[in-house]
Amino acid sequence: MGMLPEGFLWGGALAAHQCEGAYDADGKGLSVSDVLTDAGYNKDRLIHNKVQEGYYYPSHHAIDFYHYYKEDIKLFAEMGFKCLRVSIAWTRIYPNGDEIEPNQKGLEFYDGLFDEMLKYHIEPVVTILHNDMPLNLVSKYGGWINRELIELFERYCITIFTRYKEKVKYWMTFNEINNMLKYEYQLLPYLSGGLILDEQLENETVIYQTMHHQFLASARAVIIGHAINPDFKIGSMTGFILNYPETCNPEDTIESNKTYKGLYFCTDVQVRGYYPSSMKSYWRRKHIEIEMQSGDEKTLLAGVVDYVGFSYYMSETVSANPKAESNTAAKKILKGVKNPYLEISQWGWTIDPVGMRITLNKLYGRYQKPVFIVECGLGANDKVEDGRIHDTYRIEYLKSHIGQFKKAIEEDGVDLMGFTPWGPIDIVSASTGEMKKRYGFIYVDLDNKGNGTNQRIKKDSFFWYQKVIDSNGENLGN
Ligand code: BGP
Repeated sequence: MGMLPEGFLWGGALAAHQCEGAYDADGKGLSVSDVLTDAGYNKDRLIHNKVQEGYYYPSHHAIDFYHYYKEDIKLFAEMGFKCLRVSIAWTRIYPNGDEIEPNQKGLEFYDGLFDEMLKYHIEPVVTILHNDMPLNLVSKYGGWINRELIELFERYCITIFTRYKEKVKYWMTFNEINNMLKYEYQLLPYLSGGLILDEQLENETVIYQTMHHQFLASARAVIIGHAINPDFKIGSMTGFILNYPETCNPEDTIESNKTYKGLYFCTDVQVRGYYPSSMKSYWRRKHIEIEMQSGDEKTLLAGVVDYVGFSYYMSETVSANPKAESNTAAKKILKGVKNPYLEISQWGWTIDPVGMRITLNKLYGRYQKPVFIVECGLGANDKVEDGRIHDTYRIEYLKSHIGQFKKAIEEDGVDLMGFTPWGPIDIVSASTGEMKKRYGFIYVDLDNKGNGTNQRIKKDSFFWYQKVIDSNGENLGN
């Protein structure tokens, strides 16, 4: 096999609310993630929409990256990271989301963070909004269903683009923007769009109207970003769960295609700049009418992204047979039926490295724009033995996925920019609020309630990933 392209962006990916902690430090406001308890997959995680006495809120302290980032970045540098994906907490810059002037302390924090990365030649890759919109924009404005948020988001983008234009080149607008569509899992439209919905959604228009505002906001961000610095590379970010038809029964393929329509919908809008006809016909059939203003279509077209970012963890399998036994292993995150060919993780997520190659082919084949794997990884409950963590399962997981994306590049001709596995240091889980669902190359000594020393320990995978990066993916330790 040949070498991966020079400049391939090896690194890792984090989100502010899952690592920073310091939830009220230096003027930071509350975000939607700051009011989620540690109640696992349980929907009670979001009962309050405010902070209450007597509950534990994992984002409040997380792994205290806010104070530890220098040590942590040093460890990433030791692994040889070429880039680090982080997100900016909107609430550090505009604590309530609707102030006129930004919070200087918040801006200074990210100056320090980016400077520290650049010191080690680690390229910052920055998500503008990763599940932590200001809580005030939910209580006062009702979330992204309110069109006024576009302007507030623009203000935030102008501030950060201008401030960091010499430090950050790679941006992503909304994390997993398609999560809005998974409204049966109430947590997701809340985190993505600030919507408080019943489990049984009465009116789908709410979802699509909210997404329309986010698409516009994303497009505006791209337009503004390119005007501020034409060298910016601004991408989209979709949570891509590949899906297979259960059998070669054509009806199963029709079922699978339905799922793909949902999957491609957001990237179609953000990469091509217009709504796909399949979505328009769906709206017609369901009597969904989206309020659009004149100029919206133009904005979407002018604000297409430079690259296609996506997260890849697993695949699902769908059946047209209504009697087929549904896959309940991953609670509401995976749909469909069990795939007998695939193992699952301790959290019920399928492990499907070949699916990664298929995904890369699908996305690159469809859009012909550079693709970027900005999340991937195995959440596992690691055990510390004599001060060491022998996480061979994680190494195997990542090795097999890297092997597959190399084939996608070398055999299938996919233009892949980089690979940033999720949580290179252990952080709080987004879906469950647990600390024990660990992805890191670096262990953090904290439990689900935040007890522990916060000490960082290098796992076996740390040394393995270091060799992978050093050899630009040649040495996978076979
Ligand atoms: C993605 C989110 C991340 C991240 C990851 C892993 O959907 O973008 O924020 O947390 O999933 O999920 P979890 O933390 O639930 O294991």
